[in-house]
Amino acid sequence: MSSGTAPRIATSPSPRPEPDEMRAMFSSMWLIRRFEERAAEEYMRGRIGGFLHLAIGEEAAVVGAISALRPTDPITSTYREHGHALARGSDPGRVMAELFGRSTGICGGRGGSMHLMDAERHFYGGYGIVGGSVPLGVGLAFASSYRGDGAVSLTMFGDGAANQGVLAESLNMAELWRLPVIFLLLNNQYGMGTSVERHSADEDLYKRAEGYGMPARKVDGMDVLAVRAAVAEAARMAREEGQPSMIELLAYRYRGHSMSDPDTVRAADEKERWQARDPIVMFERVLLGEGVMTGEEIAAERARIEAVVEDAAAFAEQSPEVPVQELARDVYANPWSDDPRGSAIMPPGPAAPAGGGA
Ligand SMILES: Cc1ncc(C[n+]2csc(CCOP(=O)(O)OP(=O)(O)O)c2C)c(N)n1
Ligand SMILES: [Mg+2]
Repeated sequence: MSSGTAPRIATSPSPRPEPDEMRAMFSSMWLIRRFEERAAEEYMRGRIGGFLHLAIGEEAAVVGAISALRPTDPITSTYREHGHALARGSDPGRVMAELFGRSTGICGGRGGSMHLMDAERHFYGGYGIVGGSVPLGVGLAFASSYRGDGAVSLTMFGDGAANQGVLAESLNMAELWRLPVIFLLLNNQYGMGTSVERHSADEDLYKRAEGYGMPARKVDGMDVLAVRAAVAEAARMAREEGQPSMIELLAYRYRGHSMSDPDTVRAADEKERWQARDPIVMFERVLLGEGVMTGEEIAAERARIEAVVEDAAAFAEQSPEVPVQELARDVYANPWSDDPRGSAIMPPGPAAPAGGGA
């Protein structure tokens, strides 16, 4: 599309997903919720170091989007990405072990919370640089287009990242080269503690894409079925027509930016208003209302997930620490070089005594 007003993504009147898929979506959302709550507890117990960014409240966005894709469609995301790995099918024990920094973790304990990756499942990570996932997602789309493998790249980023210059470059290249990519902007309305109206000249962030002639729209990010329908249509356009698009999901994170944020900026009534539209509770109502699950089945599934999360935490806790000698393996190309211009970041053992030999 070269000029003129870009069309909105037309959501075809989408049939409900199959009951089995709806149940799987429910399980996935509930797994993410309980996993994140458990991770917060483990952080408070000192089991998890560094930063921990939770996506509680954003489960519909994550599950709606990923469930609309094929398992081979590549995904890139931000540091708020535990749910993406879980929704893609990564093992909860290995994801928890990664947060704990244990050697059984999904990246051998060397990535941590912000750098989860599961290449086998085409989940290409977890990035700490705001906006950093976006050009990588475009690169994955370019690779798919070059190989002709029919995959669609989903790249997720936040409202704060919408102000990064690299988004403009990525949108331009994707539309110009007709790359099969979905720009999924999760607008949780804050970049750290700064609200969208304070950080963006135009609060309709999806309009960023229209400037490049790319279809874009805003969707209720608390409604898992709406997210799934929008992403399914975007994936179809990308796969069949090579048409990239942007979807802005309007959602809310219930907690502060990270575990170290006391979250004093956001008003209590605002939080309550959004939590009244809890994505899991709303979806449960749909499942019950449409007879997809009974109350008993929902309770049983919640109990099953509880046990999965318990097992994940136990697995992480019982797993060995990463040996010091291993810490830089797969992180630096030449971790133990003696050459100071190499990438030596850590001596291979205790410092040699002064005047001592090798
Ligand atoms: C390039 C860059 N600039 C600044 C930061 C510091 N930083 C970390 S998260 C964040 C806010 C990003 O907000 P948003 O994109 O809305 O994502 P959210 O945390 O709300 O999911 C900032 C400014 C960073 N990590 N990278
Ligand atoms: Mg944000």
